Amino acid sequence: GLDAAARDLLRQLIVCDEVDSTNAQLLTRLERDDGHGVAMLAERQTAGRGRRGRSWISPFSAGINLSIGWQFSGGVQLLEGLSLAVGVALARALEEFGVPDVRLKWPNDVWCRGRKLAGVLLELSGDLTDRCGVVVGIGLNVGLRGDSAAAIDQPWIDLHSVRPGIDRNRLAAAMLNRLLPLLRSYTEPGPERGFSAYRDAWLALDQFAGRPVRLQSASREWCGTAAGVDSSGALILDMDGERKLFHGGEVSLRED
Ligand code: BT5
Repeated sequence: GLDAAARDLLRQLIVCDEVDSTNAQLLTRLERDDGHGVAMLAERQTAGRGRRGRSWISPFSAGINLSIGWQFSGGVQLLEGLSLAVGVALARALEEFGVPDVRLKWPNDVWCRGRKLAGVLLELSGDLTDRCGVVVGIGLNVGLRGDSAAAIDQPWIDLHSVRPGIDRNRLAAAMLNRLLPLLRSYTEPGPERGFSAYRDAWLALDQFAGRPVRLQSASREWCGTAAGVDSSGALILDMDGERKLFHGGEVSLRED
């Protein structure tokens, strides 16, 4: 199911039964200079991870656990807004398979019917000023069973309950078909470079636009109305007319 453009960009596809974390594996490979254009799919992760030490529950054959390693030069600032653009690419891949009601939650979640369907985790290696590596990790629920999902501490959903019968391999290929060209356009010079080309699409999928939300950092919180994202992918919070920008990584968003 891989198209020609993706086949060109994919150097190696590793499929395994069980790993600690596909992101951890590909970060190690990037550090050895052997991870560019490598994708890894795992049936099960024993230490699947989310952001800031959180975990991603990924029991055997319950989902798609996919990571892609990518190396580039020009500095880490080129990746501004990438996790949002990845969300747009995932939403498009899901729509291709007829998945209804796909929305995005800033900065890195795919939601469906008000619950979390997938998460994106970007991890970096390299000196970051010029030579960089990024691992794009995606965890998507296909068919989670209640017992294994009991550890998930927020509302979740899987594809089986909204659109049963989707072939996991075909969906994974559709994700690669979109994500590999996205990584190239982000990191090579060209007119499409950066988040601005994806912003309108992101805004059209925004789960929380115009809704009351709370943003929490380790030490404080802000309440207001979610007002979309700016051209860099920063969240705009409207607090009685006063606008504040939040960048990914520093805060979590909750519905108020
Ligand atoms: C994420 O983090 O949502 C990023 C998840 C990325 C997972 C992929 S799997 C392939 C690759 N290899 C890895 O090791 N990771 C990546 P964050 O925004 O921090 O959300 C984590 C939170 O999501 C947890 O604290 C739970 O509340 C919730 N969660 C955990 N497992 C879930 C699941 N299967 N479905 C829905 N929500 C889940």
